[in-house]
Amino acid sequence: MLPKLKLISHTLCPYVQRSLITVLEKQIPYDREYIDLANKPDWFLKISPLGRVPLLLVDGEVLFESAVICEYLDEITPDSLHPPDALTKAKHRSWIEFGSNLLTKIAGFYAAKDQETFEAKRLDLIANLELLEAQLDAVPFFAGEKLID
Ligand SMILES: N[C@@H](CCC(=O)N[C@@H](CS)C(=O)NCC(=O)O)C(=O)O
Repeated sequence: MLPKLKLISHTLCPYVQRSLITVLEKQIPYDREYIDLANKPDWFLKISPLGRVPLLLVDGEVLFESAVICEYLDEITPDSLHPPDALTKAKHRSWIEFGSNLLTKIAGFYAAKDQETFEAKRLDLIANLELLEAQLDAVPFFAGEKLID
């Protein structure tokens, strides 16, 4: 029996989307609550150590950090999204970390304060996306044609 899950979200947050992809891919029943990050509710500030979304409430207990939330969701359900081989799994985790870094770069890109910063961030993003594309060769997912092998 799965715990009661509630994903605390914001409409524009790519980190939330990452947790959501895991929930949807593994067909996990969940509730969702959106908050306004420009006007964070008191209850959220009390339970979120970094004041960021996503949070996952697990029977009322708080999990934070999207990659950790994804790992947890994967572990409590059958048929892991990770490949079984330890080295391949570690490589996938490396690229998950690369993805975390990329999301931060994207945030820096759309928050650029001037044209020069915008252009530098744009070029950096392109270089990073090219690295990612090179890893994927001709297949759409790291595990091949499908998200899960
Ligand atoms: N490393 C965190 C990043 C989460 C994050 O930066 N979320 C943003 C929204 S996309 C946020 O809540 N920002 C509010 C703030 O920093 O005050 C994760 O992966 O969950």
